Amino acid sequence: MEKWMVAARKADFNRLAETFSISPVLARIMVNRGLKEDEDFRRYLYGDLGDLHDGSLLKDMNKGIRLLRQAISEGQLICIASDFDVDGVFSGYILWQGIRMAGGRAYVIAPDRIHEGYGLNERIVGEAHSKGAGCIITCDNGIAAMEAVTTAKELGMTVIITDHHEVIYQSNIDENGNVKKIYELPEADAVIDPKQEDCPYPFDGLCGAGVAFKVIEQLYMSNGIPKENLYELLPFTAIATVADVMDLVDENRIIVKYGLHRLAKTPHLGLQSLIRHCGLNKEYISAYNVGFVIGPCFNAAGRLDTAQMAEALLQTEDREEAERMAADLVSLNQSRKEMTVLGYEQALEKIAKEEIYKDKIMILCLEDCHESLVGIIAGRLKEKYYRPVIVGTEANGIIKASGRSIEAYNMYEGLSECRDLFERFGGHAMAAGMSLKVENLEILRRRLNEKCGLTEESLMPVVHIDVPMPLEYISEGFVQELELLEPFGKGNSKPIFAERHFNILRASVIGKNKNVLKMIVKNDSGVSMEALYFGDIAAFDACVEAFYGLEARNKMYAGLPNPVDMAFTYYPSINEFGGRRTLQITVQHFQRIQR
Ligand SMILES: [Mn+2]
Repeated sequence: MEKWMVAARKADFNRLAETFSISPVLARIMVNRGLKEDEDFRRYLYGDLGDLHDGSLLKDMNKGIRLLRQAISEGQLICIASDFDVDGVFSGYILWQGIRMAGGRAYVIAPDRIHEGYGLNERIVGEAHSKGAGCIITCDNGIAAMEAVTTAKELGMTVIITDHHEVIYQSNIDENGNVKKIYELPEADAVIDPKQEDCPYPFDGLCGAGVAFKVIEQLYMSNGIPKENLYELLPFTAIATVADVMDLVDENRIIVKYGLHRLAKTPHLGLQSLIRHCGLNKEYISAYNVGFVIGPCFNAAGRLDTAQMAEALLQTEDREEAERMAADLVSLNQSRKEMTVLGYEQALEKIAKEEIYKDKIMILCLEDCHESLVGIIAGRLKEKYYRPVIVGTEANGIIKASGRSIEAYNMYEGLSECRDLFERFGGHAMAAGMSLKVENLEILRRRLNEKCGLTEESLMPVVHIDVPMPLEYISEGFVQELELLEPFGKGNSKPIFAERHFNILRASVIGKNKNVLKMIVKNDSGVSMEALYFGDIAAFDACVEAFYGLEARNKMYAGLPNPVDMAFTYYPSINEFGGRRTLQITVQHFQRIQR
């Protein structure tokens, strides 16, 4: 069961409504998102590219640009060391395109996911050196590549790190028991990463491509390249920001908003072909489309083949080649989907058989699962069980695992306390990757669960309701006004409205796969509206039956007068059908609230 909570932040909604010509309800939703100053409201509603932060504030930016320009003007070959996921592939492309535009020579290289794992390594450095590259610039990685950077420096190369991951630290405990973090940086010539404590940049939520975009912005500015050339890189930055699951707040919202608007009509061959092969030919491509269709296709390459394949699609200037590569990526993603379903089913069985669901942090190891899929499977299990999950797969006595967490648990810090058990590990509060010896898995399971501090209460999913709102407040104008809040995604979710009492006048199950519940609902003031529910219909039926009996349920489906009275959270929209526009709501959660 989930807990419903109504956001209760106070502010003068009427004054805000008047100042920004919006409805008080919209003002209230924005206050719930933590906005305080009038300037914050203005930027949220009407922020444009002029509101992006000044990239020169990033620590080491000026030094990095000076070194990069020097490498370009000396005609040096530049090695762009990226990563195999979407953020890596796109940040690699942004640097490649930017450096070429500034007259430089560069190539992009990513590590092999299976054989090498994440991050700049000695092989990449060695190859760069033998190719004659004088400069290595990383993106979406590098902050933890101590050894590889040292090697590159010993070989006499210039090394510029651009990254957005956490800086590695050791915890030292002094005699008073205070924990002090001692940070460790690679010995690069410049380290550009907003996560550094002493970086004065005002926002640390950029993805790797966001940081790369800032680097190219500065490079273009110092080379006198027009802003429009920079803005051509926005769709790439936007895709990476969404696919890397960054919070869509602050300038990330602006990047994604403007990037998506350009994406649908991009002249870029690779993106055009992929969009067409995904069946997304339309006016506007949403953050949802990016997160669930475009992103996974680019990710599939690094998972099942090599990231070079995805990078090649971005770099090609040949239409036929782009078409062929886009088709390959889409079919690779199709096999990825099928393999994920198999792994997920195996996980469910294991969790039931070994009673893993009893643990607050669930840890399991799958047989014959492609190691690049364990993170996706962990994410699905986390959604289902609403608790932190770590899924691994074994090869030659070593388990490679990936974890996904919930808000209440900082997985990176939890794992940091067990670092003695790992061969390698890294990540964020909400997601982490690790490798460990088979015999350490059980120790990890016990230690993490003992130390996690999670209570039953903290494992209950919470639904944050923005505004309890009766149906009569919904109008076409209001639905359109809600578009001002887009793009929706992580950190800026669709607002949630709710009403406590709906009589269900009629219900029917529709859709090709019988997976949509269509209802006509009526509230206490007698206003009725069409309502759609795309969730678990069996669970909904069971709930109705438990409270009102089978007869009431049958009457509801027959459209006969019935006592069914349910509370819904919902989001309003406009339904266009046969040239007629009607208001409707999409139900997200249900429960019964006693009168
Ligand atoms: Mn990233």
